This record gives sequence, C-alpha cells and structure tokens, in this order.
Amino acid sequence: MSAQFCRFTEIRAVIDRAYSAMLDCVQMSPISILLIPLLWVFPAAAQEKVILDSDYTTIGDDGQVGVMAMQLHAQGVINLLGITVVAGNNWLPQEVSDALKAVERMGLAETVGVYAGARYPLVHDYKTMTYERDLYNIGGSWFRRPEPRDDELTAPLDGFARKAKVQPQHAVNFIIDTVKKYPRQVTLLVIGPATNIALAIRMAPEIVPLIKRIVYMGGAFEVRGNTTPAAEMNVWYDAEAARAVFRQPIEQVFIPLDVTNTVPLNKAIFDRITANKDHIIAKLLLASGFARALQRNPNATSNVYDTLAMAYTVDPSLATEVAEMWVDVDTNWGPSYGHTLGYRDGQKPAANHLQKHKIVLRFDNERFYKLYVDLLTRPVPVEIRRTK
Ligand SMILES: [Ca+2]
Repeated sequence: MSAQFCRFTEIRAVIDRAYSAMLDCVQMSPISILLIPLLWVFPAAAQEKVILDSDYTTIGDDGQVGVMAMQLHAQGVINLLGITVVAGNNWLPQEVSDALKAVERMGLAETVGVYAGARYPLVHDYKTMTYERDLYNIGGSWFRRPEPRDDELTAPLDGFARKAKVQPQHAVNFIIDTVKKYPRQVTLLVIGPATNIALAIRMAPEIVPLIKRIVYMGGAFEVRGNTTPAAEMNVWYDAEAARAVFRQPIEQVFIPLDVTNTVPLNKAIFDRITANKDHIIAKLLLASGFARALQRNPNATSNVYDTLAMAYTVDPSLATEVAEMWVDVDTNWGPSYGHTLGYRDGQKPAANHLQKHKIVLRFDNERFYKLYVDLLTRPVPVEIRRTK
C-alpha cells in the first residue's frame, strides 16, 4: 500500500472513529445527520481528476489499470472522469467492447463513461501496413485480423456487457471538453498510442496550457524496444502522434521500458492476486497467457507495463530514479521508426523545438506490488467509499 494510500486510510479511520463517537455521545438532529457525509470529502488535491486513455484489454496490463483506476475512484483517491479508447493492442471495436464490460463488471457503468476514439494511427492504416510490415516488423493489432465487425467481436469469459453503452461523444471531443471544463486539473493517463491526444491538441490547441500533466506508459530511451529493436509498442504504433504530443509544453512523465523491464511480475505475486479463485479478476487472470506460461515454467515472469503509470499517478514517490531529458521521436519510416530519443542537457540539439520531460528509470518494486496486489484483489463490483 502506498504512502499516499495509507494516509487516506488513516484519515478515513480517524473520521470513522469520530463519527462513531458522535453517534454515541450526541443526540443528533435530522439536519446534523444530513451534514455528516460532508466529513468524507477527501482533500481536493488528493482527488486527482484523471482521464484514462487506453488501448483497452480484458485483463492485460490495460485491463489491470482499469481495475486499479476504478478501485481508486471508488476510494475517492482519484476522480476517474472517463475512459477514452484508442486502437493499439487491438482494434478499436474490440477494445471498446472490453472496456464496456470492464465498467459494468466493476459496477461503475453508470458512473464512468467509455468513449471511442481513433480507429487508426495518424499515418498508417491496415492496407498500407500490409505492404510495409515485411520490411520493418509490426506490433499490436497489426498482428491480428483486420478490424472486426460487431458480430465478430470476442467476449471475455464472463460475457459481453449487457447494460453499458459507449458514449455518443467521440473520445477526442470528450478530452477537449473535459480539459476546458477543469482547466489545469486533469491528468491524462495515456497508456496506449498517443493518437487521441494528438488529435485533441490539433483540433483544439488552446487546451495545451490547460492540461495539468500527461503520464505515459511509453518509450524505450536507453534500452531495446519491444516491438522493434528501436521502438516500444505505444510509440511505434503512432510515432507521428507521439512526436506531436511530446513536443508540447505540457508537464509530461514517461514510464518507459527502461523502468518497466525492472519490475517483473513473478509467480509469487501472481499467486497472491489469484489466491481467491472465486474472485472474477482472479478468474480472468488465471485464464491469461501468463497463467499458462507459469504452468510450463514456474520461474517465468511478465511485464505489467501500464500499471506502473497508474501507480505513479497516485504516488509519484514510487519512482526512485527519475531523469530529465529533452524528448523526441524518430518518425522516419524505417528500422528506427518510433525510436524515442532522450537528450541529456549536454546533447540537446540547438533547435528549440523539444521539451524537457521526466523519464522514470527505477521504481520501488516492493511498495508498488503491495499497491498492485491490494487494488486487484479488492471486491468486485467496487465498494463505493467516496462522496461523489
Ligand atoms: Ca496499453
């Protein structure tokens, strides 16, 4: 459990005790009883307003972030304003379907809207990619069949969403309107390709100074990529979008492969999050590829990429080593497409078009996994402990 999380728990415990004492000792009027819930308001700074921008999966790292974010929302630690979906790990219709099921499974279908965003990256589409993939390898949804029709979608083991419906507003418009509604208050937690964010700042550049910050899972600065030797998947999938956003004067924090490679999920931790076999999240995880990998080899490990970005958003002190670099992306179509470049101060190009961002290089693994296990094993549907 993070320090911040502990603090909230302690505050709640104090309020709980005070509330019990008041009920025991004070003869309360109906009006004073009505006022009691006001005591439960968390400090404004604690309720970080977050838009989760994700290439959603049922229970891959994106799906795990969804669970974590909705539990944190239920606890009042964040105010999850919506989930915006972008093509990346899979095609958009499948990801939207998985996200709708997720909010319904968590009991927040009426609270957390799912907004469909970009179906393709800015430059590439399926047709061009089929010509190009033999040259430079491919990643994410390009490995799969073409974008499926609605009747070709795959259901998770607990079935499609029955009630949750995708919001009528496009994800990009939702991002623009929400940032304007809450100027300098919204954190964009971007754990897929940056296409939606790039489109938002191109459609409404006036939102740039109104975005509080962006926290990404993305990039491979001083380590090999995971899609090509040069590039990490999220940046590779839409390098043009990434470059457009990275160059903006917005506070931006990167959780790249440099750090996610050093925070492996192992069998001991996996066993903790799957110990309760009746828990739906455990059931989904036990049906995952990593569960099968562990059956073959108990020493297997997996990366939980995006979940670190979620944890950092609520507790930046989890980052134990952070560098500051001038960030850019190679968008030349070729073997280095999507390569993230992090210039240290002495290497900065003379052209003044880059921004200096925070690059997380190491994490407090033990403390991170306490938070991770805690959030993934909480009751589903969530138990609401927030005031709004
Ligand atoms: Ca992702």
